[in-house]
Amino acid sequence: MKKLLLPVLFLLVSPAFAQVNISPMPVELKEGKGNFVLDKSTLIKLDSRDQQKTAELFNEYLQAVYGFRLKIFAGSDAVPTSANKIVFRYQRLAPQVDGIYAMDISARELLIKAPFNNGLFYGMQTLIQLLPLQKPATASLVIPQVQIKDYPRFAYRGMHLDVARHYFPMSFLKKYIDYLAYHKFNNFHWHLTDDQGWRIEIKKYPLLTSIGSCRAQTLAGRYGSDKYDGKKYCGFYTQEEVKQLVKYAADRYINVIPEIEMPGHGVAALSAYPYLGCTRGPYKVYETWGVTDDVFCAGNDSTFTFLQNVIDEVIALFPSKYIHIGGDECPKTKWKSCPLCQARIKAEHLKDEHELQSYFIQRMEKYINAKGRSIIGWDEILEGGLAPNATVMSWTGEHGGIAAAKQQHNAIMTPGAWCYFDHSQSRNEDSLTIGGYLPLEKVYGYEPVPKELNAEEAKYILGAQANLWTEYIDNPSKVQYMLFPRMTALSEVLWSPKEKRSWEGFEQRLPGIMDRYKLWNVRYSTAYYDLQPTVVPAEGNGISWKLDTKNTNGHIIYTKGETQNASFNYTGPLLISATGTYSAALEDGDHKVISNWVKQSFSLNKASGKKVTFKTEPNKSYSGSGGFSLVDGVQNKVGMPKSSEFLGWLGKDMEAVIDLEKETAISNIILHAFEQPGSWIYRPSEVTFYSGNNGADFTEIEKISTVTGSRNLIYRTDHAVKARYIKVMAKNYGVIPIGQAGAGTAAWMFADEIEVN
Ligand code: TNX
Repeated sequence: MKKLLLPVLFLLVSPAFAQVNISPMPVELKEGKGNFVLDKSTLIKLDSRDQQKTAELFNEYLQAVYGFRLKIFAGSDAVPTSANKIVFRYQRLAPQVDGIYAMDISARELLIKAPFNNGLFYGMQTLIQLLPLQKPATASLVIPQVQIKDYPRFAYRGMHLDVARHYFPMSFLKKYIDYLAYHKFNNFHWHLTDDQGWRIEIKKYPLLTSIGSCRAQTLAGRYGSDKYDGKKYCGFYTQEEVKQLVKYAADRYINVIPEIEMPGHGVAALSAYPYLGCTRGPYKVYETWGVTDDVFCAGNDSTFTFLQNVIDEVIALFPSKYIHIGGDECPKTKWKSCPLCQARIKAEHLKDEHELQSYFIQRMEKYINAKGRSIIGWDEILEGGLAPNATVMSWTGEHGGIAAAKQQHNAIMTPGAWCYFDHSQSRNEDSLTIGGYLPLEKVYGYEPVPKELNAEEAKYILGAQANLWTEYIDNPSKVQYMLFPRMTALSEVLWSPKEKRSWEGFEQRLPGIMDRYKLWNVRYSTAYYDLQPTVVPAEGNGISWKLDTKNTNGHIIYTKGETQNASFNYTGPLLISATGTYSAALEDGDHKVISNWVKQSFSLNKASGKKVTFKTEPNKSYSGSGGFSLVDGVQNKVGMPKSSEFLGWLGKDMEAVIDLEKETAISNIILHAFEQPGSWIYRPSEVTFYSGNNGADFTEIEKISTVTGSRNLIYRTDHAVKARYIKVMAKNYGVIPIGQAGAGTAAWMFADEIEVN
């Protein structure tokens, strides 16, 4: 008891022990004993007027959050000696890393030193994070005396925002830039054009915005649904606004990289100027998501004239060294049947359409290089040969970045599995997302330098970036929700030394980090503290429902069925022995439910929980819980498939053997599969069921090539057999046909569950 009292007393008598909670975590941080009190009488003293902007930004923050600002003195101004001072000083520091600063806080002076203005700015951001996490009652802000030396690990620290799928107002973009600044990011990747909208004014081509910035309506619900909202959707940024944002970002030491997508993802431009496409249209601004075959024509010289003119205006607006020209997801279907594209392939002695894509990118690169700028492209620009000076943004995995670095090209890592903030951060997400599962811990654990690279090659990894694609994010508050706290975790990956990164440390700081979000008035996800349900193999064979939580204020209760009355305390994984639904929630000490109820339905049969083996394992990206995923009693519901529940094979067949443990009388067998051609997921072309008694020899029961249902597919045999082993063979569809998204590449095959009744 006594031990507990002591720290409580300390808190009461001395606020000096306020927790230091800075993210990204600084390189060196020494905590002293006393404190520095910042109040209205504190003043800011600058070496030079060049530092004024940063001091003013600090004042804006103070004003917005705590309601007062400080007087600023510069150069030879006469400074009152009595007051507490915040001092900005130019000073050389070692090591010579761009962005370095140091901070020294004593009772009367808070000194921020740096060789350059960006360092002073980062020091100011650290100071902001030393201010109280709760608004104090009096305008007297207690800052702990700390000593800091700090500099970034990576030179490129990026965040992306897609404003093409959904448009966000300038006022919000400025806030977005503020979030980057708070976390010491230095690049904002602005995805300005796509199939669903062209969002930047180009004076020479006014139809890009008068036609290309509007779509007639937008898909409602998840991709693949056939419902549309019937509402016209428009939005673009004038060149004046673009300049404003570039300036706003530059004041915060953030470079803005514009992305103008080519040769794919360009339907909005094609709708405005149909001569840019192979078939000359008509086209309309895309109303759904995914990938379309309509792309810029690579055979027509006027496509290049157009794009070069666009780039001229873009370059005039953005001082960025890098111009992003997309390059991703460009189906080659239209090029294959376009006489001009085929003539180009011949004339340029290209092997195929992949080399034509490379020709396209290289031709644009040459133009952009001649203007003194460099290109960035998504990893597909590796197809058919990399443009000589290009930087690769690796998104489909790490392999694009690895390949680039091995070819001595710079790379920026944005692999989907760690850096796609459009993916769900909770297993039981309460709003529609694109899918996937990217929890906070996974972001924090990301290492941008792939193991495959040696020290020399690793130098080409400039840094990393998180991407926020907005198909399912149509308002600023949802942007915030998808960003926080994952963006804070990523800032630490990019800034803090590798050996300083500690998940346990971050986890301890997380409540304070969330208090700061409240101070900033931003919405954030508390998914980390949610009830986390998983379906796992039970000991021996069987299925159990496991519930976890990091929320220390609550305990878990559950109930059988959907009614939420008679509840039991959860003490460990629940063995599922019959078909039915379970519900669970968190309850506090007073038996008040403090979370949403999570529900799980199980549908059990003779195969449930039994051992499944594969001839070919599923693809790593869709490997679920291995064979268990096919017999875990969980069947995906129509309309709301969770990709984590599926097993996927890319271009390969599935051959699954289930051991029923003893000879069993069987009346029917069902394979639940899934199709979504727009996402390159195709139905099996044929499913064959077999029975056997020794696990090695099998007899065919029935071959099925007709299927019931669409999207959620059912392959079923009703031949009665007696057997211990069941084998299910599902043949992959093969190559995606011409005219479909992903034409010419291997199809995915998704399986969900095997039922034996
Ligand atoms: C792939 S990432 C895309 C985007 C989508 C995103 C959704 C990339 C280069 N292309 O067009 O919005 O997936 O996660």
